[in-house]
Amino acid sequence: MKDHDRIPLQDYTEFPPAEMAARSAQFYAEIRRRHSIRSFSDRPVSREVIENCLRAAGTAPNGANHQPWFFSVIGSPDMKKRLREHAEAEERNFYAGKGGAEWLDALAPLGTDDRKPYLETAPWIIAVFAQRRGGVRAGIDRQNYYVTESVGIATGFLIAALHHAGLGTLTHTPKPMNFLNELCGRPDSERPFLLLVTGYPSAEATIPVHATIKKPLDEIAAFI
Ligand code: IYR
Repeated sequence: MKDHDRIPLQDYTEFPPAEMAARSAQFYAEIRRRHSIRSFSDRPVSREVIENCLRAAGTAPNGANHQPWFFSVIGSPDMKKRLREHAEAEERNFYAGKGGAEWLDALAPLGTDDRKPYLETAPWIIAVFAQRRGGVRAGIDRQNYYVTESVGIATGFLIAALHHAGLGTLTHTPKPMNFLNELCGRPDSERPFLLLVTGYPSAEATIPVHATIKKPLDEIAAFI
């Protein structure tokens, strides 16, 4: 079989309309229980779970199927400590004013600050990288397309997969993030996209009321 050949769609599953409606409602009920949390337990989470969630992320639709993403999974205490040190150094500047008044004001309801203890507490921190060049197989060096869109979709799949498995998540974006290339040993052709913190929520985990305000359907969509 050649790459240009075609095969039948074999794994599509159709559901009767009532079941489809029920499934769509069930998925909404499940995903609306996902909240970004900032207090994680140090309870271990098996590598197998993270691997399956990464496999799910790797199925995301993307530009020319070059799959322009790379996930560096940080689990060792030493690496997590170094990551936290770098991230907190950047965040100190950000919260001291570099972020600008308008941005800092927008974050005020979340109650975030420059302390990121969860970068050491959570069992796994996934650094997501976006590859400017690549190809359908490892070792190919061609232009990648729709890189940000592709990596964003894959990250969405990853977050949904981790939530579905029963884990808490936090997207974290220390700014700037260039230190991640060296820390994770990734080439300059890759752009750090975000950090995904995952593990069990701690017993004290809270969510800001601000984060519970979800725009109603008629404000986020129109049937035209
Ligand atoms: N990166 C900082 C600031 C931050 C920015 C946004 I936009 C958020 O939604 C939340 C935080 C931090 O992680 O604290």
